[in-house]
Amino acid sequence: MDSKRTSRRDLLKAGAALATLGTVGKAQAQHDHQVIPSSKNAYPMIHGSKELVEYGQRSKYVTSVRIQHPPDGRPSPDAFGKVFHVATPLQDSVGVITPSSLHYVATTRGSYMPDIDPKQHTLTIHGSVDRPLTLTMDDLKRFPSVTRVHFIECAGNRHNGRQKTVQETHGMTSCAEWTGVLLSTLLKECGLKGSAKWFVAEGAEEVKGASSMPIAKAMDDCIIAYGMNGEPLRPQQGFPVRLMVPGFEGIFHTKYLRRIKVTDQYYMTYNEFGHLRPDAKELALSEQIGPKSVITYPSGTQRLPGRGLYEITGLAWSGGGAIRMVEVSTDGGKKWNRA
Ligand SMILES: Nc1nc2c(c(=O)[nH]1)N[C@H]1C(S)=C(S)[C@@H](COP(=O)(O)O)O[C@H]1N2
Ligand SMILES: [Mo]
Repeated sequence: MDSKRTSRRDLLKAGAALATLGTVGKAQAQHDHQVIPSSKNAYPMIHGSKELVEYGQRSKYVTSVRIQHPPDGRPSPDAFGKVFHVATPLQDSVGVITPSSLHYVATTRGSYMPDIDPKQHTLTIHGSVDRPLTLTMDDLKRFPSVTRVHFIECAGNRHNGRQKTVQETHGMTSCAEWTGVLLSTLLKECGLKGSAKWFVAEGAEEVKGASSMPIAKAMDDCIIAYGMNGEPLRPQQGFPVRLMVPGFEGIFHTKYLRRIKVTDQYYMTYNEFGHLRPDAKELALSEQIGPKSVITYPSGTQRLPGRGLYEITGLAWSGGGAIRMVEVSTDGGKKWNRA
């Protein structure tokens, strides 16, 4: 108890350095299972704790973590507790779902995350609609929901030769199970006017994350998501609600979503640098990701422990449809085998 009080006081005094200290302390605590020796069992036994009971922890032998992106860029968190880009450890992924704790994080300009009380939060849909809507989170959850697996990928992924690991080249890609209400369901409730051609989505923080997107995409498969991997979204992923624009570049997936304006033309928003194409078809194609693939094991800087058979693992994804087939070459591209 005493040490808790001291560390709290120290943290308060430490000012700006505190954010960094706090993070380090937590990361260690995550692996801090107490074990007790056991004469009856082959292994030492894990001592139950409040944390283990209430929210669970991974094994202390699993140490995979996110890293700042790019590695030579601005640190996350920085000395002020701001978070910029953070990359997923794809080299350690098991299966295709990224655990929420390891999902990549991107802020369009690097900022503090908003700490939103879902009871105070509303989502407004207005503009070229017959009946504008303002929904509380409870209202939103009364609409029929869908649960779907979707990847998100940031345009910040780089492979220009300076990156060594798959986390550095592709770590700004993650895949999760998302739950929410189809945007088309809400737009049907509002009634689209004939002039509705585009929509602009806006987030609640100062950077807003506004983007213009074709209304056809909204009516197709966009999700107003409040759930991720079986629990409410994490603050880093847009709690309490975000827009999912399956297959579109990450920047369109507006977090902390508070407003959707249906418009007759695209808006020049903060996000539109280099992104905007006035033609809806051209835009849809240029903003769609993939098809892409990457080998996660064995990958950059990893070493095989010795001779023998190893399973090659990897990920393949596409913004424009489902992946049907993957081929892999083990001789530099001369021969290709079905994966
Ligand atoms: N409100 C808001 N939405 C946002 C952003 C942001 O900074 N603010 N970043 C965007 C970017 S650049 C990407 S790649 C995705 C990343 O989503 P994630 O952090 O959940 O991985 O969110 C997008 N939505
Ligand atoms: Mo991004």
